[in-house]
Amino acid sequence: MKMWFDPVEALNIFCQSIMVWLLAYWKTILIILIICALAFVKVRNYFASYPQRQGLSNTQNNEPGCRKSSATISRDDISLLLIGKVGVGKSATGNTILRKRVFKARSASTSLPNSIQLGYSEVQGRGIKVVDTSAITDAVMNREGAINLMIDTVNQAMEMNPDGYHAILLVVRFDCRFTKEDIKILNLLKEVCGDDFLRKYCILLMTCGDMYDLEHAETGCGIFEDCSDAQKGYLNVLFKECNKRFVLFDNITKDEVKLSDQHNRLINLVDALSAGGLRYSGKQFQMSKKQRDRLLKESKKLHDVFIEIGLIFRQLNQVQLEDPIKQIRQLEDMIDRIEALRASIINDDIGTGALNSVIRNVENVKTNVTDQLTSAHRAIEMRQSQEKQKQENERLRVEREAIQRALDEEKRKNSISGSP
Ligand SMILES: Nc1nc2c(ncn2[C@@H]2O[C@H](COP(=O)(O)OP(=O)(O)O)[C@@H](O)[C@H]2O)c(=O)[nH]1
Ligand SMILES: [Mg+2]
Repeated sequence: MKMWFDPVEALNIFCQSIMVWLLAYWKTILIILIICALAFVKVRNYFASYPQRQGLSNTQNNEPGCRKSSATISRDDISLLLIGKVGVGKSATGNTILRKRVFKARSASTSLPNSIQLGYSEVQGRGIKVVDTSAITDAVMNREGAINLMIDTVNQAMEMNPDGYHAILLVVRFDCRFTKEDIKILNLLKEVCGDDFLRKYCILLMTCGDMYDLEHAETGCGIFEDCSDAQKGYLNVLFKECNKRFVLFDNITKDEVKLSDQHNRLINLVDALSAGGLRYSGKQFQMSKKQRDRLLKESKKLHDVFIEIGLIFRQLNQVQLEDPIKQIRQLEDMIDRIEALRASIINDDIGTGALNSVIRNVENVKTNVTDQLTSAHRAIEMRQSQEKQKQENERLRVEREAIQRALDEEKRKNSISGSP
């Protein structure tokens, strides 16, 4: 018996009609599909670029748990910039401030060079924007490279948050001693960002508060902030440079009370700092441009001069010591070369004084070569006077011998004439 409805046949008919329909309208269908795809890409790009348009990074806004879009940022929201050496705990601090894992904290050796990220979160009812930098500079770079990396990093940070930062968090490790290199880097930072950078805009944030807790069990000094005056060395200098704005952070604690205490201390410092409406933005960075240009010019010239001085020193080592006349000629050539170098630096300086330290370096080299030239002249004089003395001695010897011979002859004659 035949069924009044055969599903297989129905499917067959349906497929056939679809095929017929597709064959008849395939061009129209293709056009519709292309339009849909283009529209989809456009809409997706629009939403993907939304955070950047609002000053939030794409990657961080897509982080799970990012609770608030910038469109709802309240007036009391704050922006913070983290700077410091690689491995001091900037990313870990950023995560502690935002109360979620936004930035990747990792060992110093695996840090990405020159990467910058933005994260946003709402903590205790306040929106907090944090920009994390990888490193303000790299100790293995030459001075010019280090300055350029620093400028590049700060420039990127300013572009990422054009409204500026309520505070710059200068991150250092509480448990580490400052090396000469660290001090140089911090001094360079002041030159790059402006003399008043630390005093007006920075908060010194020390990580590894957990280490302090371990230590204080032995020393008996309880709250870090109460003991800060007892800090010695360069840390104390930094306290003062940052106008005594500092906070100790423990990035590994899970203790809510401790987390809340350190957070509140930081936010109070930020509020006090930004109370006058002061923010570090591209405008402030621009104000120290002249100083930066001078610094770059100086370090570039210094680099070139060091190469030339290196060549001069190599020549100095090859000077013919056994032949003073040749030595003097070579040293005089070198002095001419140093003079020409000095003149070219003075010419580049065009009276600004930017290259004074380079000029001093070259003058020191000239003094060194001139000293050698004086010694070479003295050696020649000594050799000449020794030669003269030798000749005089020889002359006296010959004279003495002649006199002696004459005396002997006279004696001989006398003995002959006096003999019977
Ligand atoms: N014990 C301790 N370790 C920390 C603290 N803050 C950061 N670290 C560690 O220091 C290392 C470097 O941290 P990271 O945030 O990547 O440094 P960054 O290169 O400055 O961003 C990581 O292994 C962190 O776990 C802290 O407060 N206490
Ligand atoms: Mg980092």
